[in-house]
Amino acid sequence: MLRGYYFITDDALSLRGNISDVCRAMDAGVKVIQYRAKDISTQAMIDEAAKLRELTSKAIFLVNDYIDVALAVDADGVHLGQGDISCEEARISLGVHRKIGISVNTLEQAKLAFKQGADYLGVGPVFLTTTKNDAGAALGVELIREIKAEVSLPVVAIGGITLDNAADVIAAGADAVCAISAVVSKPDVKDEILKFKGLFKKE
Ligand code: 3NM
Repeated sequence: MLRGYYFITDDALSLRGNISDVCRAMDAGVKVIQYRAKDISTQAMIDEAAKLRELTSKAIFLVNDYIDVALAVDADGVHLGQGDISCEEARISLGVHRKIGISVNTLEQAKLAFKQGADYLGVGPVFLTTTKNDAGAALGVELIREIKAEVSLPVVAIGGITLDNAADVIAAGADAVCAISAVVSKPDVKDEILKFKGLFKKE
Protein backbone atom coordinates (compact mmCIF):
# COMPACT_ATOMS: atom_id res chain seq x y z
CA MET A 1 0.00 0.00 0.00
CA LEU A 2 2.82 2.39 0.77
CA ARG A 3 4.78 1.68 -2.38
CA GLY A 4 4.89 4.45 -4.98
CA TYR A 5 4.13 8.10 -4.68
CA TYR A 6 3.18 9.61 -1.29
CA PHE A 7 1.38 12.94 -1.56
CA ILE A 8 1.66 15.84 0.92
CA THR A 9 -0.36 19.04 0.64
CA ASP A 10 1.31 22.46 0.71
CA ASP A 11 -1.08 25.36 0.34
CA ALA A 12 1.71 27.95 0.19
CA LEU A 13 3.48 26.31 -2.74
CA SER A 14 0.38 25.08 -4.51
CA LEU A 15 -0.75 26.76 -7.71
CA ARG A 16 -4.39 25.63 -7.40
CA GLY A 17 -4.92 24.92 -3.70
CA ASN A 18 -5.12 21.78 -1.59
CA ILE A 19 -8.57 20.63 -2.70
CA SER A 20 -7.67 20.72 -6.38
CA ASP A 21 -4.28 19.12 -5.75
CA VAL A 22 -5.75 16.25 -3.75
CA CYS A 23 -8.39 15.65 -6.45
CA ARG A 24 -5.61 15.45 -9.03
CA ALA A 25 -3.55 13.17 -6.80
CA MET A 26 -6.53 10.83 -6.44
CA ASP A 27 -7.00 10.90 -10.22
CA ALA A 28 -3.36 9.84 -10.50
CA GLY A 29 -4.09 6.85 -8.25
CA VAL A 30 -2.11 7.99 -5.21
CA LYS A 31 -2.67 5.62 -2.29
CA VAL A 32 -1.48 7.82 0.60
CA ILE A 33 -2.39 11.49 1.10
CA GLN A 34 -1.00 13.52 3.98
CA TYR A 35 -2.63 16.79 5.00
CA ARG A 36 0.12 19.16 6.14
CA ALA A 37 -0.96 22.66 7.18
CA LYS A 38 1.01 25.38 8.90
CA ASP A 39 -0.03 28.67 10.49
CA ILE A 40 -3.80 28.14 10.50
CA SER A 41 -6.15 27.53 13.41
CA THR A 42 -7.06 24.03 14.54
CA GLN A 43 -10.68 24.63 13.49
CA ALA A 44 -9.61 25.81 10.02
CA MET A 45 -7.51 22.65 9.74
CA ILE A 46 -10.43 20.47 10.77
CA ASP A 47 -12.71 22.16 8.22
CA GLU A 48 -10.24 21.63 5.38
CA ALA A 49 -9.20 18.14 6.51
CA ALA A 50 -12.87 17.08 6.64
CA LYS A 51 -13.28 18.01 2.97
CA LEU A 52 -10.08 16.19 2.06
CA ARG A 53 -11.18 13.13 4.02
CA GLU A 54 -14.27 12.92 1.82
CA LEU A 55 -12.15 13.13 -1.32
CA THR A 56 -9.75 10.45 -0.09
CA SER A 57 -12.15 7.68 0.91
CA LYS A 58 -10.22 5.33 -1.41
CA ALA A 59 -6.79 6.30 -0.02
CA ILE A 60 -5.00 6.30 3.30
CA PHE A 61 -5.55 9.81 4.65
CA LEU A 62 -3.04 11.04 7.24
CA VAL A 63 -2.77 14.31 9.16
CA ASN A 64 0.62 15.84 9.88
CA ASP A 65 1.38 16.59 13.56
CA TYR A 66 -2.19 16.99 14.89
CA ILE A 67 -3.81 13.96 16.53
CA ASP A 68 -6.88 16.01 17.48
CA VAL A 69 -7.46 16.99 13.85
CA ALA A 70 -6.90 13.40 12.70
CA LEU A 71 -9.47 12.07 15.17
CA ALA A 72 -11.98 14.84 14.43
CA VAL A 73 -12.12 13.96 10.73
CA ASP A 74 -11.69 10.19 11.14
CA ALA A 75 -8.35 10.17 9.34
CA ASP A 76 -6.49 6.89 8.92
CA GLY A 77 -3.57 8.12 10.98
CA VAL A 78 -0.96 10.76 11.63
CA HIS A 79 2.55 11.66 10.67
CA LEU A 80 4.75 12.87 13.54
CA GLY A 81 8.13 14.58 13.75
CA GLN A 82 10.91 14.09 16.29
CA GLY A 83 9.68 17.07 18.33
CA ASP A 84 6.09 15.85 18.52
CA ILE A 85 4.32 13.54 20.94
CA SER A 86 6.05 10.13 21.01
CA CYS A 87 4.77 7.26 18.93
CA GLU A 88 3.88 5.31 22.08
CA GLU A 89 1.82 8.19 23.50
CA ALA A 90 0.14 8.81 20.15
CA ARG A 91 -0.83 5.14 19.93
CA ILE A 92 -2.85 5.46 23.14
CA SER A 93 -5.14 8.05 21.50
CA LEU A 94 -5.12 6.55 18.02
CA GLY A 95 -5.56 2.87 18.78
CA VAL A 96 -4.03 -0.04 16.92
CA HIS A 97 -5.81 0.39 13.61
CA ARG A 98 -4.73 3.92 12.75
CA LYS A 99 -1.31 4.42 11.19
CA ILE A 100 1.55 6.37 12.70
CA GLY A 101 4.43 7.58 10.55
CA ILE A 102 7.54 8.99 12.18
CA SER A 103 10.08 11.36 10.62
CA VAL A 104 13.64 10.19 11.26
CA ASN A 105 17.03 11.66 10.44
CA THR A 106 19.27 8.88 11.78
CA LEU A 107 19.45 5.10 11.98
CA GLU A 108 19.07 5.29 15.77
CA GLN A 109 15.83 7.26 15.46
CA ALA A 110 14.59 4.72 12.92
CA LYS A 111 15.30 1.82 15.30
CA LEU A 112 13.52 3.63 18.15
CA ALA A 113 10.48 4.37 15.98
CA PHE A 114 10.30 0.66 15.11
CA LYS A 115 10.52 -0.27 18.80
CA GLN A 116 7.77 2.20 19.63
CA GLY A 117 5.42 0.70 17.06
CA ALA A 118 5.58 3.07 14.11
CA ASP A 119 3.90 1.85 10.93
CA TYR A 120 6.32 3.55 8.55
CA LEU A 121 9.24 5.98 8.52
CA GLY A 122 9.66 9.31 6.76
CA VAL A 123 13.38 9.64 6.01
CA GLY A 124 14.74 13.04 5.13
CA PRO A 125 15.73 15.48 4.01
CA VAL A 126 17.41 13.26 1.44
CA PHE A 127 18.49 16.34 -0.52
CA LEU A 128 18.56 20.03 0.31
CA THR A 129 15.08 21.58 0.57
CA THR A 130 13.65 25.01 1.24
CA THR A 131 10.07 23.74 1.59
CA LYS A 132 10.51 22.91 5.28
CA ASN A 133 12.30 25.66 7.22
CA ASP A 134 13.92 23.45 9.84
CA ALA A 135 14.59 20.41 7.65
CA GLY A 136 18.36 20.61 8.20
CA ALA A 137 21.25 19.36 6.11
CA ALA A 138 20.85 16.90 3.27
CA LEU A 139 21.31 13.30 4.47
CA GLY A 140 21.86 11.59 1.12
CA VAL A 141 20.53 8.28 -0.18
CA GLU A 142 22.99 6.16 1.84
CA LEU A 143 20.91 6.61 5.01
CA ILE A 144 17.94 5.01 3.22
CA ARG A 145 20.12 1.99 2.41
CA GLU A 146 21.30 1.73 6.04
CA ILE A 147 17.79 2.00 7.45
CA LYS A 148 16.34 -0.51 5.00
CA ALA A 149 19.12 -2.97 5.90
CA GLU A 150 18.42 -2.78 9.64
CA VAL A 151 14.81 -1.73 10.22
CA SER A 152 11.87 -3.64 8.80
CA LEU A 153 9.50 -0.74 8.20
CA PRO A 154 8.41 0.91 4.95
CA VAL A 155 10.44 4.04 4.16
CA VAL A 156 9.01 7.16 2.57
CA ALA A 157 11.87 9.33 1.31
CA ILE A 158 11.38 13.09 1.40
CA GLY A 159 13.24 16.35 0.92
CA GLY A 160 14.51 17.89 -2.31
CA ILE A 161 13.29 14.97 -4.40
CA THR A 162 12.72 15.71 -8.08
CA LEU A 163 12.25 13.69 -11.24
CA ASP A 164 16.01 13.99 -11.79
CA ASN A 165 17.07 12.32 -8.54
CA ALA A 166 14.09 10.12 -7.58
CA ALA A 167 15.47 7.05 -9.39
CA ASP A 168 18.54 7.09 -7.11
CA VAL A 169 16.27 7.29 -4.06
CA ILE A 170 14.21 4.32 -5.24
CA ALA A 171 17.40 2.39 -6.09
CA ALA A 172 18.56 2.97 -2.49
CA GLY A 173 15.47 1.10 -1.30
CA ALA A 174 12.81 3.74 -0.63
CA ASP A 175 9.37 2.18 -0.71
CA ALA A 176 7.75 5.49 -1.55
CA VAL A 177 8.86 8.98 -2.48
CA CYS A 178 7.33 12.34 -1.69
CA ALA A 179 8.17 15.47 -3.65
CA ILE A 180 6.22 18.53 -2.58
CA SER A 181 7.55 21.49 -4.56
CA ALA A 182 8.34 19.32 -7.58
CA VAL A 183 4.63 18.44 -7.77
CA VAL A 184 2.28 21.05 -6.30
CA SER A 185 4.06 24.02 -7.86
CA LYS A 186 3.76 22.50 -11.33
CA PRO A 187 0.79 23.35 -13.60
CA ASP A 188 -0.36 19.72 -13.93
CA VAL A 189 -0.15 17.94 -10.57
CA LYS A 190 -1.58 14.67 -11.90
CA ASP A 191 0.89 14.56 -14.76
CA GLU A 192 3.86 15.16 -12.45
CA ILE A 193 2.72 12.41 -10.07
CA LEU A 194 2.32 9.97 -12.95
CA LYS A 195 5.92 10.68 -13.95
CA PHE A 196 7.10 9.79 -10.43
CA LYS A 197 4.93 6.68 -10.41
CA GLY A 198 6.46 5.65 -13.73
CA LEU A 199 9.87 5.47 -12.08
CA PHE A 200 8.60 2.66 -9.84
CA LYS A 201 7.10 0.68 -12.71
CA LYS A 202 10.43 0.64 -14.54
CA GLU A 203 12.15 -1.30 -11.77
N1 3NM B 1 9.67 16.91 5.70
P1 3NM B 1 10.19 19.29 -1.07
S1 3NM B 1 11.54 17.64 4.15
C1 3NM B 1 7.66 18.09 4.84
O1 3NM B 1 13.06 15.90 6.05
C2 3NM B 1 9.10 17.75 4.78
O2 3NM B 1 11.34 15.28 7.21
C3 3NM B 1 10.97 16.76 5.48
O3 3NM B 1 9.52 19.31 0.34
C4 3NM B 1 11.85 15.92 6.30
O4 3NM B 1 9.78 18.01 -1.73
C5 3NM B 1 10.00 18.23 3.84
O5 3NM B 1 9.62 20.49 -1.78
C6 3NM B 1 9.71 19.14 2.70
O6 3NM B 1 11.67 19.39 -0.87
C7 3NM B 1 9.84 18.43 1.38
